[in-house]
Amino acid sequence: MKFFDLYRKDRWPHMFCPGCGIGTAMNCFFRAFAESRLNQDKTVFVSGIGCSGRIPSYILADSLHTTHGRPIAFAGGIKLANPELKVVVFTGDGDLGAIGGNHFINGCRRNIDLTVICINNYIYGMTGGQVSTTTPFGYYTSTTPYGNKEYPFDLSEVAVAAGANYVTRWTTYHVKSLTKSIKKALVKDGFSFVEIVSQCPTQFGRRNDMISARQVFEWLKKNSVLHKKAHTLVEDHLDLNLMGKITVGEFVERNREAYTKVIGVRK
Ligand SMILES: Cc1ncc(C[n+]2csc(CCOP(=O)(O)OP(=O)(O)O)c2C)c(N)n1
Ligand code: SF4
Repeated sequence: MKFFDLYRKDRWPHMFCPGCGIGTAMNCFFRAFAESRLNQDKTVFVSGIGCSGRIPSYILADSLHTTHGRPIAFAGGIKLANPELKVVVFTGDGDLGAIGGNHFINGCRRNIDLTVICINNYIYGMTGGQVSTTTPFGYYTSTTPYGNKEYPFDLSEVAVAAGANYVTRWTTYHVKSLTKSIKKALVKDGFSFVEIVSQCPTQFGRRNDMISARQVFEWLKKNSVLHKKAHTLVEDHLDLNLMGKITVGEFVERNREAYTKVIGVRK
């Protein structure tokens, strides 16, 4: 199977804005999926609501477009009903970190066998650019016209703390590393989490002095710090909380037994 075979060409043209990072994220995912030699007839793609939630509708495989914040609950049900299926979730930072936060934390804790891919564009893209749980401090959204006064969640740190087996984060700039990490996540037993920091030029960029998609993309590139380097910075007390930086890399790789094995529905 070539990666292009995964696209549902009958659904073109797609709904994403010009320059949206979701296209890059999808491309990396399709390449990783094809290279992993997984069977698309034995894979189910599940999503919640949002621009990122539309991804499964462009994939030539069975999919389930669920309610806002609940894809992990639906995906867990699918996996338990038919443990032989590979179950992949596509979600956004609003879907996963806000309304779906409890499902996210407890999915990681149970270590249920899912691969969860979160497109973190720092905003509610689909509904008009409202502040999200990951919007960086001080940044502008349609609901924070004076700048965001809340500290953001670090979704990958949450996943590590809650017990996921594999956690990684890259931006849409890091296509090679991202593709490699998605491959790892897809074959990892238990809960694997891939956070993709992505540009939303329409709702996030234009409110934060980044008029073009390219400007947001360059901002992502400039602000990314590799995980090991980030640790050095913390140890050296150069930048204690890395405010405004995006740490990228692999954050955890554990071998806890997957939930379906623990409860005996899968060998
Ligand atoms: C129960 C419920 N509440 C609110 C909404 C409205 N809603 C749809 S998508 C969305 C946010 C999407 O943001 P995110 O998950 O970050 O995805 P993005 O569009 O940025 O990819 C909201 C609040 C809804 N569909 N259902
Ligand atoms: S609103 Fe943002 S996330 Fe949604 S398609 Fe447009 S650029 Fe992408």
